[in-house]
Amino acid sequence: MKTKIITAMVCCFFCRMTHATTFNVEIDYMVSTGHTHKPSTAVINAVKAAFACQGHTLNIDLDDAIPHINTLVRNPNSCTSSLFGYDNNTNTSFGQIRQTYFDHDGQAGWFYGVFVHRYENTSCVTSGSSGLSNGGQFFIVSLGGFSGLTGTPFDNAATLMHEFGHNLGLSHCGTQTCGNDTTVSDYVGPYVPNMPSTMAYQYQLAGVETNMECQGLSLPMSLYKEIDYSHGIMCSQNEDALNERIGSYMTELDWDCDGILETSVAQNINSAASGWCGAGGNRTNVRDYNEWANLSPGVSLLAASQTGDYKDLLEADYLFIDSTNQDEIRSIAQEFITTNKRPEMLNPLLQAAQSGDADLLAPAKVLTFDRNDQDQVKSFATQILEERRVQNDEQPCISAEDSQQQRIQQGGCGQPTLTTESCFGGSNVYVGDLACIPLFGCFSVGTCFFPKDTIAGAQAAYSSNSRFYLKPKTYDETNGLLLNKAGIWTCGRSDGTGSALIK
Ligand SMILES: [Ca+2]
Ligand SMILES: [Ca+2]
Ligand SMILES: [Ca+2]
Ligand SMILES: [Zn+2]
Ligand SMILES: [Zn+2]
Repeated sequence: MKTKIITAMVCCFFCRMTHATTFNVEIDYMVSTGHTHKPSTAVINAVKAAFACQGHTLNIDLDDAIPHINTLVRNPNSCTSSLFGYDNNTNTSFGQIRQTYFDHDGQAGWFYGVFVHRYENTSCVTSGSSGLSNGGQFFIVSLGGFSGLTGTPFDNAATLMHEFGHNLGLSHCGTQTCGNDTTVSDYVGPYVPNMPSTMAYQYQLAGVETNMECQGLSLPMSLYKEIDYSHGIMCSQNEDALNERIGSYMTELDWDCDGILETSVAQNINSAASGWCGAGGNRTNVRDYNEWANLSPGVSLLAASQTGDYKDLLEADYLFIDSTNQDEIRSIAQEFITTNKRPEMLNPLLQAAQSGDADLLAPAKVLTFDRNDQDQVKSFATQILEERRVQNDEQPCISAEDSQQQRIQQGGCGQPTLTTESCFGGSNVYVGDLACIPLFGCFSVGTCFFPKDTIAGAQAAYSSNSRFYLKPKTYDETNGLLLNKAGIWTCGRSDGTGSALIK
């Protein structure tokens, strides 16, 4: 079979999608006589820092103290309609708060968040949930049911990051299925362990780094933060056949908790607050998602729904292509592969890179209708906003009760103390074989598909202070090997055949 190496191309359309963005957020907060929901400077700075590490600016206008009410209500005659759309002419409704206190209302590009006490769920019952977003312009943080009626500083920062993530189009499980209906065959739920993100229940209030390590998924030297969105480089896990010797690809892992490291076990690992040991549930292929590469600001969709200007959809990370231009479709598919934009879509992207079939790219926010058709731009944006609203209403964010249960179950890993985390110079890098796909060839994709197959090559490709996880195999470094960059190399897996051997 002929083998070819596909290299990354420099393309303008991709540059536009990954540009540094400024997000403007106005935040108001409820103040009671005994406690305040005002987020501290440390809370705001921690979240700003997470965005700054990705080149983005999070501009927060921490604004009004507003009167305290215990429960933000929904329309009693229509509990499932949007909490954010309801106005009962008193401050118990989000609509009225918005009207009185949202100073940037009507100004393009502004999000609005309110730190409240608690809110009503879609049955009009007071919820224990930490927050809610409509996936568009609005969110609330609601930690009134948490410690001290306000939650810890970490609860506040992580929940702000989490709720705002929904406004940027992120869910609790990447592009997998995690709505209320747990019976659907591809259901994975919000506790996906191999999506190291503040968006996952598993990590929102428990901390990403602390709990990745505590659950045995990562090693102490691995590069994770406590508050972050996922970078999409963790390996998928096939729950029908988990290799415990390979584990998380960073370290061995006893997925079925029987004390033995096996090469193939069937185990549901997405589970629930009770953890995955002994858990039942559907077995699927559980995947990570590159959240940072797919931010889709709700305010840009809102603008598109009002103006019909396609440029607002570009700002929301959508892309227009001519469905008859197969060369363009192929090059976009290759670009998405080589930049790891949609690692979970590798197979359809590989097919599109060969066939030039535009339909395969649709799930990656690639549109084929006429971008100058303003009515179609408006209706498309309106439809996506409504889908996001329903999706977010359907599943509230993690509650105090679930968070408590999760902490007990995980053996008291504890919650990290809030700090402003510094940016990483390096990356977690999996070293092994190139990904070789029949008929397509071998290529580097920057994920657990082993972006580099030689130690010298991996060192050259990644910046200093990276963490290199070696697949157990023999590395024949024919041209010699000079390790001259700071970095950590490890082979924390044995896969039953031995360790990494460097010749
Ligand atoms: Ca205000
Ligand atoms: Ca086992
Ligand atoms: Ca499962
Ligand atoms: Zn309160
Ligand atoms: Zn959520």
